[in-house]
Amino acid sequence: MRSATVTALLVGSVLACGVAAGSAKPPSAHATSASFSYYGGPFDQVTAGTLDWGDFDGDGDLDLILTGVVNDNNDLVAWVYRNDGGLAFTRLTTAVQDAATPQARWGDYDGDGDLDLLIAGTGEGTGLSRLYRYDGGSTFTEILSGILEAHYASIDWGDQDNDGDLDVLLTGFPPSGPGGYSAICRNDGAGLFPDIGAGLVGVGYSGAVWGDYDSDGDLDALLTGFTDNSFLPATRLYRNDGNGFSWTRRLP
Ligand SMILES: [Ca+2]
Ligand SMILES: [Ca+2]
Ligand SMILES: [Ca+2]
Ligand SMILES: [Ca+2]
Repeated sequence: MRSATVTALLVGSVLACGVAAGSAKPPSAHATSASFSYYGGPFDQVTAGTLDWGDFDGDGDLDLILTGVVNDNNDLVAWVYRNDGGLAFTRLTTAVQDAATPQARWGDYDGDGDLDLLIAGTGEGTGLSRLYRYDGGSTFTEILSGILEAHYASIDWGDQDNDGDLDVLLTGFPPSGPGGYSAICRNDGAGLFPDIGAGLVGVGYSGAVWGDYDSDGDLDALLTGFTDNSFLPATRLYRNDGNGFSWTRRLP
């Protein structure tokens, strides 16, 4: 990969939502509460991608991870852009593996104050899972985390056991065998993330997020997706009980 500094061009501006050009009708308070301008330049174009903001270099501005497919050869990319202020973003040359249709999430898994990067999803015809420790400059070092390689994955960082470090919620299709896969991967503090065997329903083509829905101080797990290759849908909330996770069912 190459580095490239790209300066954005302002290519357009927007009218307040719902107001036709030339209309004499004043916009409502709701319509004028916000406006957004489209900038066409800062980033390369991809499909089947994902992205996440994070100030990985700790200089106070948000940087970006962008993954997906580019050009007619369907090449896979995973690009880290450093925010250089204004609309200038520098695409870095890093060791982050090219990948399409993954999820990419910033998180300080080792608690050293900088953001590291987790990517999971589908690569060159196979599932992948990659954890990169940020080591300064443009250096991202791959860590063998033991997190399962999953197709069409969804991932979220969260400290599910309240021990001060970030754990991982992962869903997707496993590299082999039918059905989906869902796991809570505990951060052991040494770079490994073993599956705690929480008994979650496996889901692929999925979404997975942490959230303390019952406000008891611990993170609960919410999953949605297809439970197997016959495409049976499921959306399930698992309450964190401190010593395990319980599926909370809606009463009839
Ligand atoms: Ca930054
Ligand atoms: Ca870190
Ligand atoms: Ca933890
Ligand atoms: Ca909770």
